[in-house]
Amino acid sequence: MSSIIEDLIARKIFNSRGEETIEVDVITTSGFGRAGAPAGKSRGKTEVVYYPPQGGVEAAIKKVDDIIAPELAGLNADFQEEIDNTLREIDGTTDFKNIGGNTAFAISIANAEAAANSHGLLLFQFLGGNAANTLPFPLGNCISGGAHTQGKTPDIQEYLALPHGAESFLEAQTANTLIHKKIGDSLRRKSTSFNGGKSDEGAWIANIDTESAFEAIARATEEVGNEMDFECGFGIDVAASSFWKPKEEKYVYESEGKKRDTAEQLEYMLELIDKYHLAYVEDPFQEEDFESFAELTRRAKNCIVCGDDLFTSNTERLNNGIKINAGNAIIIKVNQIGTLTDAAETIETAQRNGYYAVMSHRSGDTCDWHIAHLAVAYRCPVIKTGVVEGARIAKLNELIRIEHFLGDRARMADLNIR
Ligand code: 2PG
Ligand code: MG
Repeated sequence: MSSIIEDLIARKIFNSRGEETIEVDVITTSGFGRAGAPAGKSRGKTEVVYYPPQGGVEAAIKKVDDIIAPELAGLNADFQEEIDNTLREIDGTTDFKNIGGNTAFAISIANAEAAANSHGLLLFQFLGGNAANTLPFPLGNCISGGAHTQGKTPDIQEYLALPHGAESFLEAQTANTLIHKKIGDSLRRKSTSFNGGKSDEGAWIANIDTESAFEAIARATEEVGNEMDFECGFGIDVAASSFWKPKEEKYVYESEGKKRDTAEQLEYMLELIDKYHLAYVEDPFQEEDFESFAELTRRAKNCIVCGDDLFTSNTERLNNGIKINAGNAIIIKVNQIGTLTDAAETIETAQRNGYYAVMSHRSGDTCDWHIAHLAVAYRCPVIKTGVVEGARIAKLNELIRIEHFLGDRARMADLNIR
């Protein structure tokens, strides 16, 4: 078994939104790995640059062919850090604007997959070792709003089911599909204009107000929880940066027709957490407001307060948060930071400091299933994807396969809604 890299092949493919993206194959002497890069719509300002500003995906492919493949050939794919450091050196910038963060992402993940494959292992086994046997809870998007939709939809970007009482991943995903379906049925009954439309992430899009969206998911999670006899909670991704107007210093809730300053936003979030017993709140404030995150974390009870745009999977930004206890969880999107080594470091920092790491898809994704393996390998207690739609199901079904593969050894992660 040898993991010496022989070649890299890069090509243009499309993500679930039909946008061009990069896919890379890494070929070793006795293995093969392939990864395609996703793309966000509501991106954090401090994410890496996806592609070279001049030339986009095509320029990125040319860089792989002309510069990166010759440089990586002959190296050992087992040494992920060396591969990722080489990518950083070739790029020479802090935000990957030279080769593109998505180029680095696709190479980094394909390399890990090729190394695992060279040893006859599945990716989660290779990265997580024998002890990796815990499955994450699926945090599934059921209703879309905000920057992921158009028209008079809720200002909050995502309403997410979290079946945290499930005893297996299959049971948890079953609950999410039932919750998703029940919400669709109730929207159909309630709104004559509802036509069954879904967002990029497979969540329902409806012309309803914030309150109705909360009520729909609250009722569906409660009913499914009763039917399945375990606790089903839910939460939201506010994605507050997308409606924060810095000049006015206000959060502008366009559909609702309301504006809230920072203090009002804090009170509003506390009110929602209390009223709906929210188990999870992501990005309740704009991405530079670490202090309000800290204040909410201190005052919210039994709620995961998660930073996405706030941290952008970046260790340095996370450390800034840790200093003042801003949040108690972090979203991990490997393509926000570029390489697996960087993401693993951020996860390690999070866990050492008592933060939950939430492995996440992007709204524009491919049928690449690697995040399923990363969630198990790095012991993330939650994976955030949709509930339905091809690119989401690819990841969820892979987790079902991993659970099946682990058999009696499989466990659900520890997740205390605190
Ligand atoms: C988010 C994500 C995924 P995007 O804000 O958490 O749901 O959206 O990929 O568009 O950044
Ligand atoms: Mg988010």
